[in-house]
Amino acid sequence: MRPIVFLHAADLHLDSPFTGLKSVPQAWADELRESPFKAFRSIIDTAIHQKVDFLLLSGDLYDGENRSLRTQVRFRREMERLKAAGVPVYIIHGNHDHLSGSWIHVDFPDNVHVFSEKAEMKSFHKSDGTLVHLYGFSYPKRHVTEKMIDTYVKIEGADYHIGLLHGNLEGFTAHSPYAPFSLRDLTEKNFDYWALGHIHKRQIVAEQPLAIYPGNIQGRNRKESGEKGCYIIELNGADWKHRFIRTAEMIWDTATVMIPETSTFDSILTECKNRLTKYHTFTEKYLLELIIDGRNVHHPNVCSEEFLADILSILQEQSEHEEWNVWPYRMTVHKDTMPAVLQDTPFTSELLSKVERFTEFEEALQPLYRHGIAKKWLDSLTEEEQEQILKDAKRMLLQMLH
Ligand SMILES: [Mn+2]
Repeated sequence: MRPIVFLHAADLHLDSPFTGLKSVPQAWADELRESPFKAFRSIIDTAIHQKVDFLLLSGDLYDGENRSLRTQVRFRREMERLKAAGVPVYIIHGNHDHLSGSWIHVDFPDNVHVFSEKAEMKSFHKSDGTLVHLYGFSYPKRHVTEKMIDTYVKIEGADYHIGLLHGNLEGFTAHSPYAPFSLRDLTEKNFDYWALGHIHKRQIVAEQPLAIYPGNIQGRNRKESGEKGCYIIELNGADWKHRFIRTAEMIWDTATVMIPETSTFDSILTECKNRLTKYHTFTEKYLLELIIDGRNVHHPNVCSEEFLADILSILQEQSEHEEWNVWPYRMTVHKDTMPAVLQDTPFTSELLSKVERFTEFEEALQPLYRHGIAKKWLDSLTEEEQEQILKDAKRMLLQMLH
């Protein structure tokens, strides 16, 4: 059996709106909005340079169900580049870009093969005679909770069998439980590769058979941190090789800064700056959350909200002025290293644990959420936001007490 080489990407979310970038300067925000496309173009470049046999896109190409004409046309331009290079593309649509949205239809070149809403098989004939069967389906609507993998039927006769599936591996509770499947389901189909999509954090789910979530191609917010990219997969009989290719040029990251014993303003500022300048050797741009380790702090004003806000804006000013490749967008104190001076007595620890047990957000926020104008614009708080509010409340309480 001869080898095949292909590129697998998922969760492009090309038209992501990138809301809530108020802590990022305009130029960075503009670049971020463009970044998924840049990442996608680099995927196409890689596919062409590496002369892959085909490209697999495992769902959520577009972020909104009403994909814009502009985004589709830009996407098509990339498909045309692949056509010119003789690279076919196999696409499934996911929960974000399901088929029921109302968008204007754009014709794609004939190297683009989109799976329909029922699981089906498409075959790829390589010039050396190798035959590949590809299986997949596109979401007909946003919520697909059935075990769609059960509808994938292996059709014998090919050298390789590859499944494209946009769905949730059982056990990943942080994600919408769409088109769920288990490791056992993957194994039982007896395919050679599973090109998964849906979970934005990349992971190799199984090695026998090989099954990979490549993650999204560009982080869109602080939760989508770290390097982002796609995979080049080589199948050679029962052997396989996989290689991660970085595509994101803007990376969300966190860095910890230990407050020095002296805890003077200048020493803290220097420490933060040193931490940031370490990024200058990297070619990517970094959006950085600085996490303060406050265990050496013996004065309650250091680590106060005002103090951190001041340091942050000084760093931001310098970053903008000197055009650093790193933008500190936020500064927080790590909760386990809250300055000792702020948390030691039985009274304060009782107070803090009271805050931690607080759950009546809805009640407390009622006046705001019932306000005629406010309620139109407010989203409900995420769990993470609630946690952050409690964290801030604890720090403020302690500072006021002191
Ligand atoms: Mn997605």
